[in-house]
Amino acid sequence: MAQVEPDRATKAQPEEGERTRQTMKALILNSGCGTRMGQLTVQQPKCMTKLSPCETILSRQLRQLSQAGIQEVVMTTGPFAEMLEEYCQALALPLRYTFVYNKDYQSTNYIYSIFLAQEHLNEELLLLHGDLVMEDAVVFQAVESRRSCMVISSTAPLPDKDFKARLCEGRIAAVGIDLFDSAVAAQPLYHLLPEDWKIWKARIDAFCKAGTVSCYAEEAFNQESDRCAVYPLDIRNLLCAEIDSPDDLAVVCARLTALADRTVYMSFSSDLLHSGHIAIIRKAQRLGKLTIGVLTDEAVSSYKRFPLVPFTERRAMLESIAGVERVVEQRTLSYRENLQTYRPDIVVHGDDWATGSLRFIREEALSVLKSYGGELVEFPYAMGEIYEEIERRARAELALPDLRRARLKKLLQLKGFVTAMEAHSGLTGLIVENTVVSSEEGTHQFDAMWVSSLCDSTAKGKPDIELVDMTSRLRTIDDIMEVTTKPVIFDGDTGGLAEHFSYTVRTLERMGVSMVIIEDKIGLKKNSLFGTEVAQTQDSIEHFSAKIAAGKRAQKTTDFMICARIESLILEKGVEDALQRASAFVTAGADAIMIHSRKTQPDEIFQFVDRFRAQDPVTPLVVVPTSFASVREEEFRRRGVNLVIYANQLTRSGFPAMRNAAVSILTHRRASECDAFCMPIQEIISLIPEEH
Ligand code: SPV
Ligand code: MG
Repeated sequence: MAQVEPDRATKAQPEEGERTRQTMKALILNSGCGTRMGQLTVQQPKCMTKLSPCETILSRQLRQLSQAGIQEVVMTTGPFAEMLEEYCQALALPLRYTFVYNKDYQSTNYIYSIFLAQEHLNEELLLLHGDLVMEDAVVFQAVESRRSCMVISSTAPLPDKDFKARLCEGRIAAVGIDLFDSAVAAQPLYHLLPEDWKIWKARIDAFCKAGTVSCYAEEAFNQESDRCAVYPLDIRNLLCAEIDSPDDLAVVCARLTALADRTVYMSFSSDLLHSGHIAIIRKAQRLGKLTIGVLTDEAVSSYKRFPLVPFTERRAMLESIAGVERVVEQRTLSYRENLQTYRPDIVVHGDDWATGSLRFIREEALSVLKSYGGELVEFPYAMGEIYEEIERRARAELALPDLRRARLKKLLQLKGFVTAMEAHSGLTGLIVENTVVSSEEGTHQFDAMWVSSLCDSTAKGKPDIELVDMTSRLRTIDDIMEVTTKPVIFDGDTGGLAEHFSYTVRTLERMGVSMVIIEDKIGLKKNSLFGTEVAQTQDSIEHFSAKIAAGKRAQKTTDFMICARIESLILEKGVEDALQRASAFVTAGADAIMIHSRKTQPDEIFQFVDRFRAQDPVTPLVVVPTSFASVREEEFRRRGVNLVIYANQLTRSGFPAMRNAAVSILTHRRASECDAFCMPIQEIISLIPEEH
């Protein structure tokens, strides 16, 4: 797995690289004789050796430098100097050249050529040998590096004769051909910031003035390596190789041919394209033919916010990017299916997924890649403030009433199965909004929020008997909506009088609530979990159907849903009665049916679900597994339930925690004992960051 410049992970600004390149020169060393090339260097310099019918080592280098944004080249020359100069000009690339001829090329090494060229070398530098053949990605990575670097490969075997580098504390400590202990393969391609180059150059100057002109320039570097901060740029298996002999040439040409077929895959979930995305797409394209896997809406919403732009448009957006070979669907967060189908040579990703909720996805992708010899290349994740601002704006948009209201229906259509969690305040709303759990099985979060009458009343210290008035209930919804984006399902109790219910529907709809659930009870409503311990009257089918119909008539949009909640099992009237009611309420216009039970065994719920599904395969079914809590979501899904509501768990877990703190302080006459189970002050004061 290639890790590219880990230090750049923080707040990478894509424009930065551009700025650097304009003031950066390339120094190409072409003063060598290339005698090991045999016939190939009898009539022309080594760098003019052909790699293909239309490319030489030099024309390839110059094209790459120009594409990477370099405008000035200093070239040291030796044999065939004039031919070389003419050749460069004939290529007609947008590059300015300074040629520096080393007439003593036969008796000196390139350290002396650099010495001769030094008056032209006062800027940031890309230094490379004239016989290096590189793939585009290597040149770009070297040019874009924010710190001085030398190309190394942690995967290549140590070469016998060529350069090796010894690393110390993450930096290049020494470069040479005789370093074998604790060394890595290295290539003579450097990016040197002015401060580092100045030190190295001064030492080259001292060497040459002292008559030491036949050694490698790296010997001068080795004496200064503690002052020159040159870091390894690990290109692992990417192509960067010197050509010293016809054998080298054959190997490199074969690698270039294979490179033309190299395939790259990256997955894309974002609905807003920003310059950071374009930058990573460009980097991926340089590695090979790029396939982009677009995550489906369902996959995106399973791990982050609901996409503002639907799948088909996201796909079209990526298809229109020049150089993207193919755009395919990625149906899950997991890469497994697409990696097995397309078997890309390389997967590209930002380096942000090594920790956090995506780490399991990364580990799985790595293991699939390993199974067929593919590789993962990670680039620094660009997350400057501008991107955070874009994300903030996207979230603000998702919270707008029209978008939020419509989302529950969309999620039901998209996923077929969704979950909701109780919220009764801004804070609990934030917990439902932001809690994400990741494991090998995937990433999970709640899809929606349930504004429970029980928890809303309890938070206000009142019984759950429709005592908290609608204005107060709406205030709770507003508090939650102000700080969240997920769809809201409102517990409408009995819905009150049909005449009042119409107004409630319009108000909820206007606020952006997605669904109201009303129960078929009449008179003084008490919480269903009392069962038959309290006297409760079930509404007649006719009367309750009329209320549903009144609500549907009042509704202005098509997104809003009215769910009819059937209390037959709570009131021990049996599954038959519940089924009869369900069918009547659907006929009256109910968009969904909720079936409730307070039995700890789910048998009667399952019986209802199975029989309802047999008579009605489409109307969404809702359950609230408070008593029958042992049933897993997968079982409900399999039986045809569409929405599971966890109706009261934040309230029930919060209350004992708070009471324990109160008891602890009263018991010990001080607060220190309860600190152990309290959130630290620093955390609570920064729990909710201010918006700027
Ligand atoms: C609520 O949460 O207020 C409900 C569900 O209505 S239950 O408490 O199970 O009746
Ligand atoms: Mg309730």
